[in-house]
Amino acid sequence: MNYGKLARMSAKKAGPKTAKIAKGKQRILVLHGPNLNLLGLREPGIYGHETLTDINASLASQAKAASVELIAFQSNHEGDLVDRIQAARSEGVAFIVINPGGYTHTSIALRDALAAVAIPFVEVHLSNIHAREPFRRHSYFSDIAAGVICGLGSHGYRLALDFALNRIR
Ligand code: CA2
Repeated sequence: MNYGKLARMSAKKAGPKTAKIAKGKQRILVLHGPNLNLLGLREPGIYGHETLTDINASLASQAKAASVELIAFQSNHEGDLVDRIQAARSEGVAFIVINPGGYTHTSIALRDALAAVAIPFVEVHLSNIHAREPFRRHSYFSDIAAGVICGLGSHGYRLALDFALNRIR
């Protein structure tokens, strides 16, 4: 085995990747938790008529206007969301906007992941979680979030992104 050659190959591979993160645009990650893929298709009275694709497209153009790269990710699986948060650190993500969906009220694992990466985040809810069932009033995220927006529908995501864009400037 030629270890010298191997080392050179890895260095070559790592070079451009690192350079891309260092030189590239700033990045914001928007995370959507379980069932939010159903937006616009069910329960429009609670969650509105816009689909997740509509919301992500609107956020992407808002970010583009500020020359910031937007990464949007939705999953119904807690571990996949934890993996996405952990990956954000090495990707140089500067800010996270997260609607943890039902995991808001249950997930210590997602809270721990956000605390571990130490990337500032805003918690967003489409509905007013304080005007619904009592179990929705507690969030595992709010006390470590930069801020919380709830009850403003999809507009809440745009307000959160506006805050994030100003914060990372
Ligand atoms: O109001 C929010 O954004 C929530 O995070 C939404 C969660 C809920 O568990 C939280 O308490 C508040 C539920 C997401 C379900 O999304 C659906 C969308 C369309 C149709 C059905 C569910």
